[in-house]
Amino acid sequence: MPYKLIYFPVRGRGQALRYLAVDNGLELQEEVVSDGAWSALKPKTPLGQLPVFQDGDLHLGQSNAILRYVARKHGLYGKNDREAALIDMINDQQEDIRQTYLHLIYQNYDAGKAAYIKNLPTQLAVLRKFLRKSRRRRILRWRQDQFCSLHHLSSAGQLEHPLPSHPGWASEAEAFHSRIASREKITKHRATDASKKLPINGNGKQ
Ligand code: 0HH
Repeated sequence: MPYKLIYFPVRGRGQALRYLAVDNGLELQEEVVSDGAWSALKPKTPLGQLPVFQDGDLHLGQSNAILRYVARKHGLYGKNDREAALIDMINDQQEDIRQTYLHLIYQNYDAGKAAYIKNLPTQLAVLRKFLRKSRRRRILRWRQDQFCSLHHLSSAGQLEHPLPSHPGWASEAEAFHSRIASREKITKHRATDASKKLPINGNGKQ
């Protein structure tokens, strides 16, 4: 039975799961929820929010719980508890960065943009340094199909938009994107009209 993603017509918190499905050949049906339909659906969802993911009679809320579930099921969550913990650490750091972005987009766009642009490369550099070190010391068998990598790609795709003119951004973007984004199925998916046209956020800001 195919998996199902119920979400708004945006990339947002659905995009990492879409990448995970595309990259691993998992069948993912989508139910797109319009603004008008949301109030009737909301009380029927597990936590009153979207995305919701369905695997048969298992209905999950919380986008990172969903990513973890699919990753566990398909062997994309490290080879032991230690690696899983490091992957969790990376994903949670990524989530913190996403929160900074969401605060900018939905709460403080005009007043906060300059500070955001100034600070983000530093946030990204911290993460990149850890990823490099973990590769060098072989403390994590780093794989580009692990769920946290695809969460990177989804988040970085959102984060890059306010930043193109920032001098520090190009190198950070390259480090985060290129190896993951160049995976064959991901490249094809990102090139489709449907993927390109899907808005990043719900309020037209990016
Ligand atoms: N921690 C949760 C997670 O990771 C956060 C979920 C969340 O914030 O899953 N969900 C929001 C939608 S994500 C939600 O359900 C933001 C996208 C907004 C796009 C809206 C576009 C509408 C256009 C048709 N929000 C609704 C709610 O809380 O009632």
